[in-house]
Amino acid sequence: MTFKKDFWWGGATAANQIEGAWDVDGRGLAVSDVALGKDQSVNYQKQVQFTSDDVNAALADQTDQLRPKRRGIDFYHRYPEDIKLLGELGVNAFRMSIAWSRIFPNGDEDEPNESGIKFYQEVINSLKEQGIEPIVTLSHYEMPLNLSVNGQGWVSRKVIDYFVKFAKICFESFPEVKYWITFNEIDSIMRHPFTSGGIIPDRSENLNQDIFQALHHQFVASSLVTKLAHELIPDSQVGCMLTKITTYPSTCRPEDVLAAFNKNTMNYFCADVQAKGEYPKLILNYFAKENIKLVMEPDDLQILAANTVDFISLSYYMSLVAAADETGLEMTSGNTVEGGKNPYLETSQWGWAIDPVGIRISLLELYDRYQLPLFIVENGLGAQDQLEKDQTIHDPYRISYLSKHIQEVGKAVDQGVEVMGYLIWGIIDLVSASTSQMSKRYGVIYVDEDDQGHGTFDRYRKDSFAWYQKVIRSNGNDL
Ligand code: BGP
Repeated sequence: MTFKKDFWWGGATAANQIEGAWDVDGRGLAVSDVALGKDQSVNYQKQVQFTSDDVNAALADQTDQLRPKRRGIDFYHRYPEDIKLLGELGVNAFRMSIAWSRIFPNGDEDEPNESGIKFYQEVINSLKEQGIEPIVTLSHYEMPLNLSVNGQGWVSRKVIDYFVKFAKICFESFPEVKYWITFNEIDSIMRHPFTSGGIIPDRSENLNQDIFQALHHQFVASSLVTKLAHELIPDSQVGCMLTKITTYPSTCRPEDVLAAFNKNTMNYFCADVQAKGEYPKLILNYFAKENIKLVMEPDDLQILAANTVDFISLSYYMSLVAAADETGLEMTSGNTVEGGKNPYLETSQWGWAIDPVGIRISLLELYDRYQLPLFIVENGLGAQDQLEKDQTIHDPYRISYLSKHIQEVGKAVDQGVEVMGYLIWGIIDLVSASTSQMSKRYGVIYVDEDDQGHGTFDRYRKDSFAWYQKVIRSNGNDL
């Protein structure tokens, strides 16, 4: 049997993409409430240009543009129904994130917001009742807006203390949660500094410097929180989370191979710090060349070294191609990363390369590099689905994508890679992070809601629901 008996089969979500209820029960404003999308769906550079004016405009926004983000899929009110459906599906794991702004509305209060804690307690209890293990992310594209507009987000060292305090409340309030992920796609701050770090770029004198300083603070915070989790919940496991983008050379010209190597080195950088406990020499060299000077406290490096992660989690959707000379290379983007288009691969409706073998390559490379258990906490196909008159949804394209990827995961396992589990991103349709719309759907459960955030919000089982049920029942044998 390829997959171990206690393999985690499940789905993944993020608070800012499902909960809605953005202004109830004492929740504070979050960066996710004012940003339209992590890459505005057209040009991921846009977010790097996200300005103070954009924040003000969004705050004053009376249009429907931000409605889907602010309504989510109304998980806040519908979670009992959703968790029941997940129970019927048969998953044994569910990844969710805790909205910091529900627990500390402004990020810097002395006391937490009790209704926020109560909400997550109820969600976690409902999951446990269905025999579903909660896998909890502490920071997923969400932080109190106050810390951003009044302090440039993670650029400020003070945010480390606020975050550790938030994490401590979570560990004390939810000790039954054994699997924690500190930062979703921690590397993503380099691509969308506002969404992932609360940095408003037009306020930065040196954006690149600020991004790496903020990232350093996230690394330190992640290590401190890892330590705290181990102290407060002794049998807990804490993971880092990486946007895994496998990059191939466009040809076997050594210069192209070198270009791909450099991209992959950058892709591994955050996992290197969090799994090995130190900044890689190649990155320190890059900092020196770019004149990036990190401000550190004397014991920062010791904190990083002493508190490495227990496992590495990753999102994997697609791969890209690199060349020494990009002129002539057809460019494409996927998951806010730009690169060359691979002529050997088909793409999704959003142009993301569909590359099942790439997930196997990623797993092999990661395991070879770190020898730590790997957890696929996001994989899936964003596609438009059609709700038929008889309330069915036929999504063979999704089944095909998922099936091929799981097969390749199985092959990696057969080669000796230790994989803890596999979670489908957006198992219940949710608001897309890049487009802020509903029509890019990932789920096996359909949510009746349109791009303007209108609909009945009723849930329907897609064809992929029965398929995944069968996959789980057969522990990945019946694909
Ligand atoms: C990952 C994020 C998720 C989710 C996913 C799909 O990078 O962690 O939050 O958004 O990508 O992306 P999208 O919704 O843009 O299709």
